Amino acid sequence: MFRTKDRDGTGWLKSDELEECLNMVGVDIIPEDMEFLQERFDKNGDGHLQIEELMDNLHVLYQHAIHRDELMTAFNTFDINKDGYIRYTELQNILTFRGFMSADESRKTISMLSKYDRNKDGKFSYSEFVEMYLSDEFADTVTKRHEEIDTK
Ligand SMILES: [Ca+2]
Ligand SMILES: [Ca+2]
Ligand SMILES: [Ca+2]
Repeated sequence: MFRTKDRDGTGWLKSDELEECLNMVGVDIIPEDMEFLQERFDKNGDGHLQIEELMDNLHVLYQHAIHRDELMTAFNTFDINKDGYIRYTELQNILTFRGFMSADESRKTISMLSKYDRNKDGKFSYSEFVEMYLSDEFADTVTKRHEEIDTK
């Protein structure tokens, strides 16, 4: 579907081509997020966004368009060392912060959430994070509990 937008046939999408693709599927991404997302989705690391890379992340783009502020805030909070990935140790630090969870509990939670680490490299990419963050498991174990503490 996006092939037609790669007008010069480079196999990857220039900014304006990408914008047209997003318009076509009705995803509204604010300009300052484009670079962040392009970097996150550049799986083969060539500095460009291939059509395949865009297709793989369409569901993430939809979620990002809807929950942008919440997702970006959470991702930046969780990514303690700012390397663009959430490592298990970072997740554990967040979960045990100020006694939110015991070490034992956080280990159990992480082992449950580790299924969202799709490529099993021990860290969550932004795409993996979005899926994890919006999952029922995460809502049940973390979000709800967080709200309970907040309202106390
Ligand atoms: Ca690429
Ligand atoms: Ca990190
Ligand atoms: Ca991963």
